[in-house]
Amino acid sequence: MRVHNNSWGSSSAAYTGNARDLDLFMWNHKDMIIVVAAGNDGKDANNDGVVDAGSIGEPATAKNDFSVAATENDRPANGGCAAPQSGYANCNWGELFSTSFTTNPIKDDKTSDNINGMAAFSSRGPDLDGRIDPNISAPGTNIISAQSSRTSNTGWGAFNQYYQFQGGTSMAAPGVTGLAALVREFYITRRGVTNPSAALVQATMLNGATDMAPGQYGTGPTQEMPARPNNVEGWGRTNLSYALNPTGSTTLDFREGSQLATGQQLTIPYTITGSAPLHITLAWTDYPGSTSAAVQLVNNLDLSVTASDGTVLWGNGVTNGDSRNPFETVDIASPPTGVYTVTVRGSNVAQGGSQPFVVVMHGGGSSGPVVIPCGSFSDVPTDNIFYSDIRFLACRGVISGFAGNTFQPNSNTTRGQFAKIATLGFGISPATPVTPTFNDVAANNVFYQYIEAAAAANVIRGASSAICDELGAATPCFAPNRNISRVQVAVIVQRARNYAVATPATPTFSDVPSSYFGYAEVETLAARGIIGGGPCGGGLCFRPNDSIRRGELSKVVRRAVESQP
Ligand SMILES: [Ca+2]
Ligand SMILES: [Ca+2]
Ligand SMILES: [Ca+2]
Ligand SMILES: [Ca+2]
Repeated sequence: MRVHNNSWGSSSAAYTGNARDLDLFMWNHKDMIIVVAAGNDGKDANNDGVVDAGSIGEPATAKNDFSVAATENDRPANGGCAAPQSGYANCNWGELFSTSFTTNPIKDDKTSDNINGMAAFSSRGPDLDGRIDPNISAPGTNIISAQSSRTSNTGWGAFNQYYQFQGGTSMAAPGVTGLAALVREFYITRRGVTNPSAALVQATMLNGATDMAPGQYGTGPTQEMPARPNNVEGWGRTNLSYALNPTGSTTLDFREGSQLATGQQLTIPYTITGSAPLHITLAWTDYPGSTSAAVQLVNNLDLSVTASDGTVLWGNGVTNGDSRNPFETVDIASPPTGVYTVTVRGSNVAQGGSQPFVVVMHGGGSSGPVVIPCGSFSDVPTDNIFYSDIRFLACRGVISGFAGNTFQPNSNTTRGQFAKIATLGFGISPATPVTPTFNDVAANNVFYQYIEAAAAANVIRGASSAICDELGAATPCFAPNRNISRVQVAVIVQRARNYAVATPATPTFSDVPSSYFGYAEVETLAARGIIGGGPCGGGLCFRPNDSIRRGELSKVVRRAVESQP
């Protein structure tokens, strides 16, 4: 069991130590759902017929918790207020809370006659930082609850010797807790998810919740709530029947297991073939905030959905991205058929390196595989100085990185890797001879076709006989796993691009004199700004025999690709 109910709290919309502790625990245990009652502090103190904002209680003010508001039950009753065995079902809000609700339409409204209306007392958001709370709603009036044999207190009224009527978000919260357990079970038993994350369960319940807007008092000046998500109902009243049991051509689809660093994004194509509403929900468990911060969200991901006609819809309706909430939804009531693009962007991932998240998609269609756009490597954030060079080459298919979507920009470049990059980057024709040219590069070597192509084009040559001896390989050998040196890169780039040779009167680099191997090549590339050096002893050095890291190599290759012979 990974679901924890908390029907308690105190009247503060602040991000308290309790709220932070809750977020810290969930950050460290991302499979644990902590459900918290929103509170029962709703009042219409200014007597305008609308329950006032800002009564949410802590620790429901946490970010990662699932905070629960109370809706009305549907329990028609006869007789007067508090008639026997009716609880308070036939009471009006003004009778039950005579000082809180003195104005209609709330005052004379029954407490349990509309499942699309709120319990008037249910605490309203937002949190102090503008975050949406509560998250979700469930019935919280005239709930049949266990009667302790140790007390004569009968709550909202006796039902029989075993049960009493009760009310409050303390009743609504455990309802959501039980449903969260069912959603966990659904993913484990029906969808093969070994250990569903809290974010997956939350996203599913938010996605499939029913928007109660406008609420039970119609539209106009006393409208109970705007369209979801809002600070009255959250994302709506929980509805597992709709969330988990799509009917007809409607499907429930989800993606989890991906994470994003700052600047990265991924897309999921979604093809609509039916007429059902489309609901897309993004959720993640955020790093705990600071109790002294003005805004609590730490890692900000953004959801957008691009329709087939190019229209872009943003999560929670916030153009260019909601920067407050770790839950975002796009709802399209009547989506035209076509391919939609669901985009999740790592707008600011300040903690944890990269942020895991979940996307739940519910609609009349199906989604395709996650597409990680070219140049998005988890270890190359946008502020890496070689980011644009790496992206440039990745988007042209010249580089592809390693398993786990990494590029290892600080690793040195091997000769085999560079043979591939040069071949693809400079458009060298493929070659796959039956008999390998080099004794240490067999046909099953991952770089075989590239090394052969570059050798056939006379762009690369074998390693020295001394190195072949060292490696125990007969000449000719290529030493594909050895690091390539900076001067070797310069020579190979010049052979591939064949720029007009340019040598200055005085050598540019003090460590590459005119007699040096690769002098003309180094000077030619330096004159075009493809390579450069660094200061040394009052002059400039090229460090020709140093290795070159994959990030810097990307910059050299990009410049050579862009510099026409
Ligand atoms: Ca009011
Ligand atoms: Ca909360
Ligand atoms: Ca009512
Ligand atoms: Ca966001």
